[in-house]
Order: sequence, then structure tokens, then C-alpha cells
Amino acid sequence: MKRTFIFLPALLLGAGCISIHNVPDGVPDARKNLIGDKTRTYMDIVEASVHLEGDTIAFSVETASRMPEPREIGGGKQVDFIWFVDADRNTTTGQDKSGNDYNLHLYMNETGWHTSVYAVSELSKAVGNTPVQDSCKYRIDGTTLTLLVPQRTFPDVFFDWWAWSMTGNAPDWTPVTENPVTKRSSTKSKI
Ligand SMILES: [Ca+2]
Repeated sequence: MKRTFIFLPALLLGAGCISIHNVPDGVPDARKNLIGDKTRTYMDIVEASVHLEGDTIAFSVETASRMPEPREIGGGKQVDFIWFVDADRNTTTGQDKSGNDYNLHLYMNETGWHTSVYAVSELSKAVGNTPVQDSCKYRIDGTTLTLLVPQRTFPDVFFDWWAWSMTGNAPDWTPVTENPVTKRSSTKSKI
């Protein structure tokens, strides 16, 4: 945590912004790369980014088209946008071989938008600051979807991350559709 207090003020002064990730305008992702139902262009991630906003970390994706309204999507359907965080940037620790310690879900079904933060590794479970279901803020701004997770959730602001969209939590809505995971990025490489 010590590095946090050294580097963030420098960023604020030097850049005039609070971006903490390696590409200020985000990590691009291929357009029209959905697997499954390619007409669900609202799931097609074209850019992903992570920024610090006050005492929260903002996880965003931009999609190829606007998400439908919850009432339009109908019963039995659900779209999850998920950001994975490898908190110790070590692929040998985590939920699986990608090294993810946290899975951050912003998802929509017929009841509306919801948030879930999962601590999925021994490391993240030991931190113990995991937000409870639906306690995180979020923004739906046109084709930009943002999940705001308290910074205290994570042991450090420096971590690896990548994003995914999928309908795997609505398996009866066929075909199950996904935007394959975006390129792995790091909030540290710029610093
Ligand atoms: Ca895409």
C-alpha cells in the first residue's frame, strides 16, 4: 500500500487526471468477435478500461451498441459483464490458471442491473473487504458500462485485469454467447 501514497499524488499533479491504467483511452477489443449469437451486439466489447475515481476504482467497457432495457430483455435472460482482477499479478495464485483473485460482475436481467463482487482466491478472501451483493455503484451511459468498486476492496491499486461478457448465467437462453476475454492489462505498467 505504501506505493499508493507515493505515486498517486504524482499522477494527479503530472497528468491532470487520475488514470491508473496503461492506456489512457482504454484497451481495444476486436469488434464483431462474439461467439454464439452475433446479433447481440450490445455484448460486443470494443474497449475496456480501469480508472481511479476518488475512493473507488471504475471498471468500464464500451460496447458496440446500447444494452436493451431490463423490461425488453425478458425473463430467463441475463447478460454479465465481468472484470477479472489478478491482485498479486501472479498467475500461479488465483481461481484458475489465469490467476484471477476477484471476479467483478455488472449484470442485467429482467429485474434490472445488479452488482456482485466475488473473492475467489485465498489471497482475496484473506483481505476480507469484499462488498456485499448489489452494494457497488454503477453507471450505464449509452454504450459505456461502468462498475465502481471501493478501492479498499483490493490490497493494492496495482493489479492485472481483463474483461469478459457472457450469458453463461442464463444457460437456457441459447445460444450461450460471449465476447472472449479482452487482452490482459496492468494498472502498473504506465507507472
Ligand atoms: Ca469485441
